Amino acid sequence: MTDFKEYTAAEKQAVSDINKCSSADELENIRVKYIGRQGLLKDLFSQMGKSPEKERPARGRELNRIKKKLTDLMEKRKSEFVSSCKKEDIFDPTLPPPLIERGKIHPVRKVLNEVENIFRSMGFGVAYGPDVETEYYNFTALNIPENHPARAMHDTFYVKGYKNTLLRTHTSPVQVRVMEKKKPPYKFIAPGRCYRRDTVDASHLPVFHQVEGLMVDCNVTFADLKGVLHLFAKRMFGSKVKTRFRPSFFPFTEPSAEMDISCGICKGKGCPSCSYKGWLEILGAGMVDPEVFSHCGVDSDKWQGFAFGMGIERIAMLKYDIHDLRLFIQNDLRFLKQF
Ligand code: 2U9
Repeated sequence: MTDFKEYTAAEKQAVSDINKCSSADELENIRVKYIGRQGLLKDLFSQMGKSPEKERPARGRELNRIKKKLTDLMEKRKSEFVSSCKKEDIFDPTLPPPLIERGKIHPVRKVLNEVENIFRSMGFGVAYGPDVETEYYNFTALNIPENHPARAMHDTFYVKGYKNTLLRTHTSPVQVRVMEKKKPPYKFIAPGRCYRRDTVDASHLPVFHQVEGLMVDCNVTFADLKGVLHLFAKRMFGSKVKTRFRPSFFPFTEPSAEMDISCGICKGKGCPSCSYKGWLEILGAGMVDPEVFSHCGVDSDKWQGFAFGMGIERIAMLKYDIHDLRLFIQNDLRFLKQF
């Protein structure tokens, strides 16, 4: 009888290793050790050549039986590891990549672009200026008195360590800078970010966006102001929208006015969105004050101009019936995807 003691010992050890192993990686090491190309079984097959010739067929059959048994057992263990593994732990490089949620243009940027396109189509240019400004360009040149509350520390972000330096509270300094440099006539808008020292709530953000505009020529009147802003409202909110102008006050314009549009939700009848007034305030405007012209080196006997300003978040809220400013800064795709 051929003696398979050595084979049986190897088989027993291999079966025990396979049963004890606790991961697919460990199992792979065991496979290499026993049935790999340089594994123990391969050695035993090689040594068979040294045994008596008549024993060899029986030894071969026995080694093949062991090899098959170990292979089957390892397959079984491997499938156990795979099925106990969480789906996301299995890396399959042949699969397409997971879907990455796509972003969208932010509603504030969308409205800014729309406003810009409307004014461009009326022949307005676009001007930009710095976010960090001086008191002179932000307040003094605009005829805002020294004791005006907007200049107070609790309303404006002043830059620590730099005298008379602040984050602009409106984009008006852009118009001052253009007027200082260029000779009229001109008409342009100044879009951009503005900063006011407010605590975040449904109707306040410390960082917000404005579009201001200025048109200066030798025969500009309040009728031009009304015509341009009425056309803007129709293009922005639909051709059926009505506008009205109410008297107001700004230090940089005289006379000054605020423009309302008819409420798009109740069509002017009165509803919760317009506080039952039928009208919604969308912007402020007026004829440039001669005092501002003189600060900017523009001769007010020769030139007249109108200016206006609007908050972009407010326009977006009215256009899309949004009731809380905080939604604009939360980056929630469920909100952003709606526009
Ligand atoms: C120059 C001369 C005049 C810009 C103007 C307004 C009226 C206005 C507000 C709208 C909502 C600011 O964001 S808001 O709170 N703005 O009502 N802005 S006229 O007038 C200028 C600007 C620059 C040289």
